[in-house]
Amino acid sequence: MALDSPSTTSTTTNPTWYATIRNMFNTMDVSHMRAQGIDLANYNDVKNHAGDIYQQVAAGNMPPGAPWPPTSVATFLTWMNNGYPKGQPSRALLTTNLATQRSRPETRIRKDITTLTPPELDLLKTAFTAIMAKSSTDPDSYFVQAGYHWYPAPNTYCMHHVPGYNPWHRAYMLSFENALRSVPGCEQLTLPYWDITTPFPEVLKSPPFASYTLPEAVSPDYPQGYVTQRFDYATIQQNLLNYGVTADINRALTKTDWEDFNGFFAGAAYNTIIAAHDSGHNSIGPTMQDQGVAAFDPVFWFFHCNWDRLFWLWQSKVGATDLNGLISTINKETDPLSYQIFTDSSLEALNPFSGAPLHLKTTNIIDSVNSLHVGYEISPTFAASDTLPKTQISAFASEKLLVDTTRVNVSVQGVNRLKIPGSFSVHLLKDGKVIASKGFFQPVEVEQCATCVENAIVRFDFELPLESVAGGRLSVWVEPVNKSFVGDRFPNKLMGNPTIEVHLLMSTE
Ligand SMILES: [Cu+2]
Repeated sequence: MALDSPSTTSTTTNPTWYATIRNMFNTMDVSHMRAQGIDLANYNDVKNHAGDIYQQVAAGNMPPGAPWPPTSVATFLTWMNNGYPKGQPSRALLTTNLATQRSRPETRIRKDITTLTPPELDLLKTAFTAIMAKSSTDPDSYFVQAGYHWYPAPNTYCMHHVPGYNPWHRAYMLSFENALRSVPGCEQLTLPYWDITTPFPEVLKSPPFASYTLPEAVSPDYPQGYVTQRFDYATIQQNLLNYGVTADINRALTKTDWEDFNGFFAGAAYNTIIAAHDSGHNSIGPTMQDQGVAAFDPVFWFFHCNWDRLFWLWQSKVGATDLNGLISTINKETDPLSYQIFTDSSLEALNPFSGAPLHLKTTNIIDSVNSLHVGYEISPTFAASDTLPKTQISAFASEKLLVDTTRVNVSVQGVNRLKIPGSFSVHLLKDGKVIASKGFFQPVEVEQCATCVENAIVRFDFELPLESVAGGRLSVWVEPVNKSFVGDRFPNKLMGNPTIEVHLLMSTE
């Protein structure tokens, strides 16, 4: 966060949390006060204790030994008087953070798979072929690595739709990349990504990336010899379009708060990263749709490397590349769990990657470049993309609101996903015609998954132009991936009788 320091010689006229206030406390102040129960890196805490903080800094008592200059004290008071606006991070942050990763020679820079040179591609094929041939008991084998996602044994590693989702998958990608690096001659290899907003890469349509054959059974439905399955590539492209995956990714990258970037948990709309990820899984094929075996399809690794890239890109953009920076984006009051997984040491584990040899936990995967030495080649066009005012359907009455009459959020709420065995899609229809769709990715044995049971009731959000929903009858169709139970239409009554809500959108800044 120190990258974005406010001026100390002049008062800032319109100070905001993201551009100004969060940078006024240094790491020492933050850790000192965190131990006393006030988190100066967190918006809610600073807002709630602003009066006390002001009195301490104005009296010169804080920070100890290095009191704020009067201009900073005045800036803080202005922020209070203006109603504690959150604002936007400085646009320079992304450029600075990306320059930092390039300046570190030890950084493993992961590239777009379509830009690999022929020798790089050959090395990648060598490594994949070699780990696929390893014995299924070897920790570096493809079989063991892919098995961490769910099958062969039902395990407790389902990290989906929860705050630990991005941290866990970052650790998972590192574990897999290290397995590839265990192959002699591949020690310098980096796992490339598939930018899912671009067509399915040609190279992934042929061996060793086209499919994987199970060397042994992982469940009764997936016996030895099962070959991973995908839809035909034209269908995949059409599905990604129908699910609005690119739109959800772009929306996620305009968000400043952690919950809005992820979407889904703590009441956040389901139309950003987690929605795009789930829809992506459902778009690709029968193997990728089933959480039990998704990681056995080789595309999984390039697909997930991309979600990690987007996580890092967002972090770089909003100044969340270190612990305090990330905490500055979390809504501690409405989303205490996200705050806890980064601040309560008993909740920091990312099993099975917390043990030897990786020793990864939520707090040491945040700074990908400095603590994992992993960075991404990022196209310069992203550097120009802006953050946008937060759009929402409700706000505190103390805030100033702007109503956007051109767009609405259609929300399907109260779907009890435990009743639906496996992944499913939610389609929004107008006069019987599908106008928007979202995917939801989950295991077939959803009732046996503790994480899923804790988050049983789910919602879906469709942010659409008002004219696309006006003047017609809206309805919802829930389509399970697995049609063998109730056919292609899941009855509303069997999944908690969900409701539809339509809201105009508003922004507070
Ligand atoms: Cu996934």
